[in-house]
Amino acid sequence: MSRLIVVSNRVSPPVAQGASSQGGLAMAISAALREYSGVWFGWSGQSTPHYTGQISMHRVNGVTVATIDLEEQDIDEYYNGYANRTLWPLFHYRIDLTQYERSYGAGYERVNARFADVLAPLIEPGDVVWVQDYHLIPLARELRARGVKNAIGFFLHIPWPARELILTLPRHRQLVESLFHYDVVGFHTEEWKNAFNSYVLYEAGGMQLTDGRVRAFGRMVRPQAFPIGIDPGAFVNLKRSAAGQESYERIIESKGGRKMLLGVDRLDYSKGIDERLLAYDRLLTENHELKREIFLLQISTATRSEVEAYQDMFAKLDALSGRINGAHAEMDWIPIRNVHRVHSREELAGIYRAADVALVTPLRDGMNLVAKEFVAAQDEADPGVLVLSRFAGAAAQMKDALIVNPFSQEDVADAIKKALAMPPAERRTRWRALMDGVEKDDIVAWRDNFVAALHAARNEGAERPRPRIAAARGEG
Ligand code: GDG
Repeated sequence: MSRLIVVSNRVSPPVAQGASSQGGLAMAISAALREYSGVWFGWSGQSTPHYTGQISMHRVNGVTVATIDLEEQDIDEYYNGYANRTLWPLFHYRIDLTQYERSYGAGYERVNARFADVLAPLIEPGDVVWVQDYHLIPLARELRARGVKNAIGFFLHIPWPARELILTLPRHRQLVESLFHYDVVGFHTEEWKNAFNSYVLYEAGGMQLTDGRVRAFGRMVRPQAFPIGIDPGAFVNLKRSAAGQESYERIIESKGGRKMLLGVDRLDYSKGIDERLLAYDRLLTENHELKREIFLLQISTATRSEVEAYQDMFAKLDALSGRINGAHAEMDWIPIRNVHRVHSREELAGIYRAADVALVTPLRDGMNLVAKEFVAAQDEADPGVLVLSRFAGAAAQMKDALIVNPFSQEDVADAIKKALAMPPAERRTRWRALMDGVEKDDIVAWRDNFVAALHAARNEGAERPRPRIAAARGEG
């Protein structure tokens, strides 16, 4: 059986099967690698004074983990720079926050070339390579330049932006062209895939084939939607664990009979946390009778503290929640519990379970796994209600949630009111439909569908010679 080589910016070392310290995505990738006897390659997360390209390899729980260290300059320009100051905001429709610096682009290209230098010799005939996310878009082009002919797939975990937005990126053509060195390019939703195809057809002068592939830059690639999921069974185990049960009971006790609204997010401007709080403020201002009956637990954890756009976010969030609390609180009731602490996955499962309404209201999100985790953690007899932004990829699948426009405070406030008043029978019906979807499109389906598409692409490539017409590298 051919090996699977997964490449991602950071490598999360596999832990024993079923252990809970690993996130869902890392668990799925570890499991896929075990099944396909694979290698997981990426940055160690460590810096080194001088880049050596020295690879550190070890076997952990049946998976070979291969990592390299990067120089500070690489981390600044590639990771904090191009990935998180340029591509992340741009792909989340925030061109106002996007920084276009040539040094970032150069660092991004340099690190992708370094990854390829180290990775190419590890790839054996018959291996398939699966590259994860926006940090590594040019990697296939660099591997091809080093003679790698294997099937290579790419999966984008964030949205693909509208054509009009990506045109603001200097050398956008070069970035898109580099995706044509993959065999399969995966997106969470049809919407992101269609946005990519729109660029290919209307900006790059490409064409779409009847089998779904697109041709441009003298090459062909298969763009396809693979909605990512979670492991719902594992989530049920998490909520039933001792720590899960304990956090559930703590919340139930502290609710004091009130209903709890819940937000769980990495503190990121794409998640719409401030907008959510403002909608909640409006709800309280316009519905005095709800005061003392409800509260919001907002858990926001730190992320990307090196990047300026994130640095004052805690201060802003604290000021906003402080203002709302000051305006509405009473001697024995506080409307917002604003929590920055990181919880274990078990604790998180217990918290989800105890929530009456989840507010998942990103302004733009590739998928959003919190929405799926909340559903998986509910009790069938008395499930909570999911309020979900139409701009999360998850909205395409989770149609039985209360779908909202997170930019409209009135819309979100109305949905919260509806969720709070929803009769138990309707809650159960909606939850059942949501849970069926979470179970069907789970993380295993995502992984297997992608790997199958990659194997099929390899066979396609073996049957027909790969078209290699005048490489367009350096254009645009
Ligand atoms: C990117 C895309 C896409 C949060 N707080 C704690 C904690 N979390 C965990 C959640 C969830 C994860 O973080 C967040 O995942 P999301 O999917 O919501 O968002 P991103 O991190 O932005 O992920 C996104 C995803 O990639 C996968 O493709 O869905 O659209 O942006 O799993 O549970 N985990 C723990 N403690 C916390 O306090 N343990």
